[in-house]
Amino acid sequence: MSFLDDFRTMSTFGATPGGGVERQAASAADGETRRWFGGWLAEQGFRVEVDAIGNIFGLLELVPGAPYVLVGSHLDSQPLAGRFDGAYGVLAGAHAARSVRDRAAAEGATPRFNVAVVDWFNEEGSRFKPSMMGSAVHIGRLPLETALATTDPRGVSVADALDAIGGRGEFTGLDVSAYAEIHVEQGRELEATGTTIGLVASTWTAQKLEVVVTGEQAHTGAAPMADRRDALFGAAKLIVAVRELIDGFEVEQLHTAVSEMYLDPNSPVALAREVRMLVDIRSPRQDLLETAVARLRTTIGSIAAEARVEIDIVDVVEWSSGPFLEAGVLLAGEEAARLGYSHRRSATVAGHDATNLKEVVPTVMLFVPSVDGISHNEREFTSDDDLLAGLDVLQSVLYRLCAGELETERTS
Ligand code: HGY
Ligand code: MN
Ligand code: MN
Repeated sequence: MSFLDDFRTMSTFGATPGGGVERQAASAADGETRRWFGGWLAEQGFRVEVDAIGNIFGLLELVPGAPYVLVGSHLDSQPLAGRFDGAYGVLAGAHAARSVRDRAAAEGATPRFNVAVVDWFNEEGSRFKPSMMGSAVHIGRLPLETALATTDPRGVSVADALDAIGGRGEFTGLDVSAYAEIHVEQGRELEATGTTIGLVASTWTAQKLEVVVTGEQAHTGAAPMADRRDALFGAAKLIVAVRELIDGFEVEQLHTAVSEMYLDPNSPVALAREVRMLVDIRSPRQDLLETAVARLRTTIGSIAAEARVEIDIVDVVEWSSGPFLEAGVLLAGEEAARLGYSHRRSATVAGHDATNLKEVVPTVMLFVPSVDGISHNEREFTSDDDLLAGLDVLQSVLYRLCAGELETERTS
């Protein structure tokens, strides 16, 4: 089966009427896709392994005992989202890994490293926060037990959800020499500039603040206005303040949003006693992000006083801005040029598993264009030509990584 045939098959799992997918981490649809992917790997001669947080690895041993170049992304999706985000990178990684094996055999070459493909568990962080969970456990940034004990809004733990889809294993100790990931851009730059391949050269920084607004339940009608400590009123003012933070910065230097909110008791006749919300703040520059968060903290103080509520930041998940390995960017650029594809340096605003892996091994990340720049939406789309162009470049980048290039860049 061709890549496009496989991609069309994979896109049927959790398919939604609007052309997207609903495959949240450890959902039945995620389980279905994982099983299909594991079966595809086994059929193609990969050794399939699963680790304790549900990351799936497909291994091709070309050089007994050698470390592995790892390539992959994630199969889980946001709710009612696109079929390309993550899934494209997992399947392209699998096809690329297979092509490394076949090309080495055809050329009678013995690569320096083995090759493996990975589906990182719960990259999206929609059902279970934080995002990029499986790769964070893999690199030791998030303790396994903490991840397994994390619960979704209905109180189901990661451990139980993975067990419900048979998604846990005991695989450990993969020696990774380098990592590669291809992903849809989820922005407008490649499309706007008519470019086929993005060479990811840097990542924005992000802070995700878990905020709790605490007020007091009271009758929505009878309570005198002067007595009210309405947590939802305080939350509403905070949501506007988060959005208006960007007015103090140059265009596209700060992105902010509040997109997850729970309130109690959520009754039509009782004022909210508590609101929990997730504040997402991102910038290409660390100093601007720090300034924005400092301003927000000040604003929180005045909103709390005005609405007569308490507002607490109870948790912060963050990753810093910074460059990807320059040697990897140059290598990917050489391959895109050799294969005749237009290419340019990109910055990623979204976090990816590569954001984690680049902290521990030489990492190369590629983008392909997103039509209208939209993602986390059923309308997400990348053309077949661009999908195949990305696969073409990924295959040749992966071959060079398996040949040992970037080896000297390994720091750990
Ligand atoms: O959080 C992120 O940016 C990613 O989409 N998980
Ligand atoms: Mn993604
Ligand atoms: Mn995503």
